[in-house]
Parts: sequence; C-alpha cells; structure tokens
Amino acid sequence: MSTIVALATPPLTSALAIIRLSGEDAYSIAQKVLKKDLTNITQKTILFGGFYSQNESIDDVISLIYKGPKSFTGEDTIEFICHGSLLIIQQIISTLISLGAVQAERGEFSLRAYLNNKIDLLQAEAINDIIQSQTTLSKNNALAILKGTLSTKINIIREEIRSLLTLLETNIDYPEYYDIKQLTQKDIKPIIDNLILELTELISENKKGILITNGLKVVIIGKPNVGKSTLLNALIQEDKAIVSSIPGTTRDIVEGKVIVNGLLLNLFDTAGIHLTNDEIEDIGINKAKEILNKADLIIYILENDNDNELDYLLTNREYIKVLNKTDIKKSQSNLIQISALTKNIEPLINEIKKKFNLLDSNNVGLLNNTRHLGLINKAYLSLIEVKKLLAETEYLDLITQELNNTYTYFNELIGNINVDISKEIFSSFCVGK
Ligand SMILES: Nc1nc2c(ncn2[C@@H]2O[C@H](COP(=O)(O)OP(=O)(O)OP(=O)(O)O)[C@@H](O)[C@H]2O)c(=O)[nH]1
Ligand SMILES: [Mg+2]
Repeated sequence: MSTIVALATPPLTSALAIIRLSGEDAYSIAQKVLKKDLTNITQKTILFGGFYSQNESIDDVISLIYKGPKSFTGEDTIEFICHGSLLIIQQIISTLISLGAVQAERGEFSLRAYLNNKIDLLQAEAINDIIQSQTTLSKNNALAILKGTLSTKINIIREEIRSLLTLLETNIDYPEYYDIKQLTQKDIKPIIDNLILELTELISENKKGILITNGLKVVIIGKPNVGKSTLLNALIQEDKAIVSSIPGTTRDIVEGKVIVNGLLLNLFDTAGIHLTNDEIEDIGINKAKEILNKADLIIYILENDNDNELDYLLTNREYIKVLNKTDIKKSQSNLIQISALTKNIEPLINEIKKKFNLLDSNNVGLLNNTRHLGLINKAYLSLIEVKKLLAETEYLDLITQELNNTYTYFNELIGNINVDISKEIFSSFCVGK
C-alpha cells in the first residue's frame, strides 16, 4: 500500500501545523528529510531538528515517530509539527511527495486504521463525529463510541445471534448426535424474543443518539404577526429575522441555531399560516408546511387562549403551544406564556428541557446515525421474520437462513462491508484524518 501524506490541521496561517505521513516507506522517506537514522526507533519517539529538501533546510520541526503497528493507522507513521506558514506546509508536503509519498484522500488515515483492525467501523465513524460535534453531549457520545462502549454492546448481541446460529447449524448437520441438545421451538423462541427486545431498545436509543448528534429540528409556526420571528431572534440572541407589525413579513424560512441543555436546536422561523391571495406569501406558507413534516418539535405560537386553527398540523407530532405577547395580554390559562419582545422566554426553554432531557449520564455511546438505524431496522425485521417462521415451520434450515441475514446486518454495523462502501463512508471525513 502507498505511503500517504496530508496536512492534519487547517490550511491557514497559524502558529503550528501538523503534517502526517503513514505507510511502509514512511521511515525511509523521513530519514532523508530529517537526515537522521531511524532504523533503531521502535518505541514512540519525539525528535527535534531540521527538515530538509535535499540540502536546503525548510524549517525546524518536531517529529513524532510511531513504529507500526503501534500507531493510529497501524502502519509506520511520522507526524511533523512545523511552523504554520502556508509556504512551509506546501514545501514540506511537496518534498515528501517528491520522495514517493502520495496525497491522502479524505479519511484515508482512518480508513487504514480500520483496514488494519485498529478500530472498527463504529469507532471510525465516531472520530468524524468528534471532529464535527457542536455540543458537549454529541462529543461525549462520540468519544464513548471511540473508546469502544458501543462496539462492546453490539458485539454482545452479535455473539448471541452467532451462538444461536451455531446451535441451529449443529442440529441440522448432526440431528442425532448424542451429546448435542435437540432444539425445539420452545428452546429457540425465548432467545428470539429476547433479541427482539434488545433490538427494540437499540432502535429507540438510536433515535436519541441521532438527536444528540444532529440536534433537534424545531419549526416555529403560527398565524401572521404572532411574534414567530421575534421569538427566533430572542432564542438565538441575534437580530436575524425581519420583524415588523405588518402581517405577512416572513416569507422565506429563516434559520438559526441555539444550544439548550447540551442539545443543538436547529430553528426554523416560517411564514405565518393563513389563507391568502398573495402569491408569494402563499409559496412561503407551503414551504412552512413542507418543513413542518421534518420537524422533531413544533412550537405553535398562539394569538390567544382559544387559537386552535392550526391544530390540524399537530396530529401525531411533538409540539409545544405557546402564548406570546404576555407583556400586553393577560391569560388565566395554563398555557406556556412568554414575551418574545421582552425576551421573557424562560418558560418555553424549560418546557423544551423537560421534553428532551438527554443530559442523563446513560446517554453516552449511543448509536447515532442513519446507517446504524437502517441496519438495526433490517436486523429487527429479519428477527420478526425468524419468529414468524418459527411459528409456521419445523424446518430449522429455513430459520437458520433468515437468522443468517440478521447476523450479516450486525456484521455490517461493526464493519464487515465491502471496500467501496467503506470508502464512501470515509469520504465524508477531513483530509488528514
Ligand atoms: N408586545 C409584544 N409585541 C411583540 C411580541 N413579540 C412580537 N411582537 C410584535 O409583534 C409584531 C410581529 O412580530 P413578528 O415577530 O414579525 O411576527 P411574525 O409572527 O414573525 O409575523 P409574520 O412573519 O408576519 O408571520 C412586531 O411588531 C413585534 O414587535 C411580544 O412578546 N410582545
Ligand atoms: Mg415573521
């Protein structure tokens, strides 16, 4: 495999920059540029000295030397810490390339770590999540996955499936073998039921994990002029959306972000929903209804206590009804009451915290993306099929066949997938990671 090189820090002028080199020629290339003999270095070592392109000194660098397999990628790896000048970075990288290294693709260091069994796919994905995370909750979740919490959990279930498969296969192969327990439906059913239960828990946990990682999609709706845009501005503490006393001010969707209780809220302010002859306003209203379909939470701002015209949009949805402008109108109702104008929005924030309390210490190491969810769902459906077959047939081989599918989905979760799919997953990573 080629020896790869990439800048691991942003391509910006900065105090320091890190350039990574990994692969079978990493040592021999580094020896030339550092003008040092590295052959005897078998432990992690830090060296300080010049980096040379032929005889020209490019910079003084710190070199971190990792002898494979005790490195992130599992290969011989050198990390050069140089001064963060764009010129120096470019000179160092082009020198390494002239000596045989090739520019790494996105995520290629992680891909190699995965291919060399240093980490499984769940852990590799977690590295990207750590880098991308915007909240402490999502970072802590990803860190726990990187440490292997999730892999252990998945492997336990995978092992349960595998041992049941082994039992079934032995029964098929040696039906009368004297010391092998003859399996009956009664033996298998509780095991399958338990697996189904475990997968149901994984699915609900995944939903939480996705919320923690991607944040919550929160859509603010209401009739025109109720204060939706004022609320958005108050939540993000910025004057982003246009506010005016003229109904129908907002047409396009206005977005904002805020973190509440460690959870990222992706906020969407929408056009006031009502019947209108204004063509452009109507397009805005349709956009509002469209984004509403994808909302994790709807904040419905009411005009008054009895405002229920938009209730039809809330069926089967997670929502909070809020009465705004309580600085000028009094209400005896037990609705959540706020004043977006005077920034008295605490009651709404508290209600969001109550509804989505994910600060629990158990909420770390949760499955957290749609790839995971897709595979767990497939595994779940396949187990339901196993259960059905179990009730309908005595033929163990049919059951075994289906259970094999369940097992395959679990393998894919951890990383038993073909190279093209893994390349696709790693292509969303940063260069140098
Ligand atoms: N007194 C008072 N006025 C408010 C409050 N919130 C908003 N307003 C006023 O109500 C008017 C409408 O506010 P917007 O935030 O533009 O209302 P909107 O729901 O976004 O309106 P559209 O975009 O037209 O649908 C503005 O004059 C705001 O200053 C509040 O809490 N109290
Ligand atoms: Mg508005």
